[in-house]
Amino acid sequence: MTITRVDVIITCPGRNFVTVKITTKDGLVGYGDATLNGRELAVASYLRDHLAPLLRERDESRIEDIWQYLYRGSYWRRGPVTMAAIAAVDMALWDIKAKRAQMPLYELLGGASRKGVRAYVHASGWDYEALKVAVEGYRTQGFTAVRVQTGVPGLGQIYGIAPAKAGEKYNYEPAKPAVNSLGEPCPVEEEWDSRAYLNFVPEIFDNLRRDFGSSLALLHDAHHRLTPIEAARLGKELEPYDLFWLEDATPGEDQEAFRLIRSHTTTPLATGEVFNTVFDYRTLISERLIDYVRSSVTHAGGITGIKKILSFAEIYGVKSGIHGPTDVSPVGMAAALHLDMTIHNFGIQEFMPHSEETLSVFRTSYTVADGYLHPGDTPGLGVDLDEELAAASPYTPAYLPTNRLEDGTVHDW
Ligand code: KDG
Ligand code: MG
Repeated sequence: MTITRVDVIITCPGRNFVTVKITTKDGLVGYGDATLNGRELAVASYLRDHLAPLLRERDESRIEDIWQYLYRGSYWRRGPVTMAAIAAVDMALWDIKAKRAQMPLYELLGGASRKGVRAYVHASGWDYEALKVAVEGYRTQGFTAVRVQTGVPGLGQIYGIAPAKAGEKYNYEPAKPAVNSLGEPCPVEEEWDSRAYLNFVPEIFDNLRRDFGSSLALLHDAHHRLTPIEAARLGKELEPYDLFWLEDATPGEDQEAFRLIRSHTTTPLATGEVFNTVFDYRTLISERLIDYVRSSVTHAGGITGIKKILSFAEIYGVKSGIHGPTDVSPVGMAAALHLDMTIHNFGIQEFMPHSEETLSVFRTSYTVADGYLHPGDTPGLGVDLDEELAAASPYTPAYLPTNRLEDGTVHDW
C-alpha cells in the first residue's frame, strides 16, 4: 500500500502536543508523537514542510528504509527537532503495520518478555513533609518505585517539583512561561546553588529510608546541574541509601565526564533524556559508565531509532529507563510500553500520568495496576485521537524555564 496523507495535528489539552497522522490508500491510520517541549512548532514545520512531501505515494510497509531515507538520506542528521520528526513518522508506520497485522505492536516486535512494565512515578514536595505525603500516596496506589525531588532551603522555585496546591510557587509540567517587558511569553528564570543542594539532599534520603524502609526503589534526578566532582560526591554520599539510580548528574553531552563519576561511586547512574541517537551513548555504553539509558521513543527516532540504542546497550548489560514525562504524548508513551514489553534489557519505565483533559483527546488502551503498566491488546499502538476535541484546544506558546546562579550566571539544568 502507499501513503496518501500526512497530517500534523497540534493541540493543547492542558499542554501542547504535536502528533503526526499518516493515512494509507486503503484507509488505515497511524499516529506518531512529535512533541518537543517548548519547541513544538519547529518540529511541526519540519514534518509539514520537509517530510510530508517526501512521504506521499511511498510504500508505508518499508519502515527501516523510510527511517534511513529520512535520517541518512537528508545529509543533516541528529538533533532533537530532526529526530522527533523522524520518530513521529516511524511510530505512525509501526502503528499502521501492527493494525494491518491485527496485533498489538508488542506482538509484532517479538511478543511479551514479561507480564507487565514496572513503572516509577514522580513524588516531590517543597520540603520533606510534603514529599513524604506524595510518596505515601503512590505507595497506597501500589507503586514500588518513586523518583523523589524536594526544594532546597534558601533557594526559590526549582524545576522538577510539582506544586502541591494551586498557586504554590513551584512550576512543573506543564511549565508556565513568564511574561517579558513586551508582554510576550518567555522562560521563567530559576535560581541554583549546588553547594546548598549537596549539603541538603542526603538528609532527605536518610528520612525516606527511615520512614519507608529498604524495599521501596528510590530514584533521584540531578537534572544536569552538577560538575563531575560534585556528582561523584553526591553518588558517594547517597550510597548508604541504595538508590535505584541517580539521573543526569552532569550535562550529558560530556560523555567522558562520567569516567570520573563512575570511578568514585557505586550508585547506579542513568542519563540520556536529551539524547537522540546511539552515537550520543557510544562512550557511555561501551565503557559501561552508565547503568540505564533514558531516551524517549519520541526524541530518539521512534521505535526504529531507540531499538538501535537498546540493542547496543544490551551487549554491555546496560538497561532501559525510557523517558516518560507528560511532555511525551500518550502516543509516545504507548510506543514506549510496547517496546518495554518485548526487549530483554528492560529496566524500568518512567510514568507521569497525563491529565484527564489530555486523555479525553488521546484515548488510550494502556492500563496501570499495582505499579505495573500494560500497553493493552488493541491492534497497533492502541491510541486514538479525537480530532474535533483536539481542534478545540489550540497551541499555546510555552517555554521550559532556565536556570541562573545567584550572581546571574546562566547555569546547566
Ligand atoms: O521536557 C523536559 C522534561 O521532560 C524533563 O525535564 C523531565 O527530567 C525529566 C524527567 O526525568 O522526566
Ligand atoms: Mg530527567
